[in-house]
Amino acid sequence: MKILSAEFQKTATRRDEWPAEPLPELAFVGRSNVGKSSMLNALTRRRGLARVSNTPGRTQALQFFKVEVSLAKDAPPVALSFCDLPGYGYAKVPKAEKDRWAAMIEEYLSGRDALRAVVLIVDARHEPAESDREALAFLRAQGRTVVVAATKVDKLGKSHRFGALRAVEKGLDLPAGSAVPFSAVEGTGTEALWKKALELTR
Ligand SMILES: Nc1nc2c(ncn2[C@@H]2O[C@H](COP(=O)(O)OP(=O)(O)OP(=O)(O)O)[C@@H](O)[C@H]2O)c(=O)[nH]1
Ligand SMILES: [Mg+2]
Repeated sequence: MKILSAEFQKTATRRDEWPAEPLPELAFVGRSNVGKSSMLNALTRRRGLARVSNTPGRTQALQFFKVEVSLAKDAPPVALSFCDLPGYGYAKVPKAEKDRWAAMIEEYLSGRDALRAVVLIVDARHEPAESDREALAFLRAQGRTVVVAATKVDKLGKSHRFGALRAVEKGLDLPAGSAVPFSAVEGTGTEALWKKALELTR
């Protein structure tokens, strides 16, 4: 599989700003600072495409990207849309702002027809938080197809990764082997996630 192009499309805070005539869409959801934007960049192999930061709360609106991939030589290109969302659970954001973000995210996750699947991203190093379990339950209640990815596995020694992944799956009541281990730094999991993404969006 080859990435033919990946470009920023638009920013949206309201429904009427979502891209019209949308492509099949994949969204990246997770706690603040977990690595959503970094995952999008790793998948598209464009380092600076989505804005990444050490400061939680970097992504403050819905960010839409258009991605074109080639699955085989001479095959027609496949076009997809990626939506990078603000994170949840960042304590330092003022309450009014948090409520506004939550409403914006929930409106999108519940109302976006083009949304084919959601990547729910958790930190591989920690047991899933209550907010992660709530996010999963919310997505399921909306009838969304969810892929769980456990990111930052590069911060774990190789011998600890398997156990950490099982702990993530257990914490979210998922079957063993269903979460995708990922690292934006090492590139771990990009192929596995692309495979799922293409299965679910096409
Ligand atoms: N070691 C390591 N660091 C990562 C990885 N992914 C993200 N980071 C770091 O984690 C921090 C947050 O990354 P972002 O991609 O901005 O996270 P985000 O979830 O988009 O954050 P918000 O938009 O603020 O919610 C940055 O310092 C990244 O460099 C990873 O796989 N491994
Ligand atoms: Mg971000």
